[in-house]
Amino acid sequence: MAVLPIVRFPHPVLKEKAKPVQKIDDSIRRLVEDMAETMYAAPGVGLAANQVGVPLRLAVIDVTPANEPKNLMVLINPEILSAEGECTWDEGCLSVPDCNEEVKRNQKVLVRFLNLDGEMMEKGAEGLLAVALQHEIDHLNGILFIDRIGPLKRRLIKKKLRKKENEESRD
Ligand code: GNR
Ligand code: NI
Repeated sequence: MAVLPIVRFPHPVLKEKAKPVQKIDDSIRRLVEDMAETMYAAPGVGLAANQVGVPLRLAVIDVTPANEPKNLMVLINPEILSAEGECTWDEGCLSVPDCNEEVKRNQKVLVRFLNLDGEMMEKGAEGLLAVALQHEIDHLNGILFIDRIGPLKRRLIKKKLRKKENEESRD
C-alpha cells in the first residue's frame, strides 16, 4: 500500500477522457488499494484514477463521516444511467487546492459500474454521495468542477492556480 502523489490543475492528464478498464487484474487491485489509501490520507471523499496520473475509468468514494466505520466504494467503468432534480453543493477538489465553489448538480443519480469482483452493480444516490459520484465521473471525462462554475470565477481561479504552479516550479 502506498499514498500516491495527487496531480494538480493544470496537469494535462486531468483533461483526458479516461479509457475503460479492460480486465480487473492484480495491477488494478493494487491501484485501487493505493487510491483508497491516498484518498483517506488526503483526506477526501473521492478520488479518480487520473488524479494519480492513470487515465483509466476507475474511482473510489467514501462519504462516511470520519467517526464512523469506513465504507469504501470502488467504481470501475461507472456510468450515470439517469439523473433528476437540481441541487447546489459547495465543492472542492484535491486537484484544485485551496478552492471551494458552489456547483449545480443533479440531486439524485442512478449509476451502473463494476465492483472489484467484476460484478455489475447499480446504485441510486442522493445528497453528498450523488454529488461525489457526479464529481468523480466528471474527472473520468476530463472535467473539473471549476469547468461547471461561472466563466468569470473560473478564469480567476485558473489564473491563480497557474501562477501558483509557476512559483512552485521556480523554487
Ligand atoms: O474530498 C472531496 N470533497 C468533495 C466535496 C464536495 C464535492 C466533491 C468533493 S470530491 C473531493 C475529492 C476529489 O477531488 N475527488 O475527485
Ligand atoms: Ni476532484
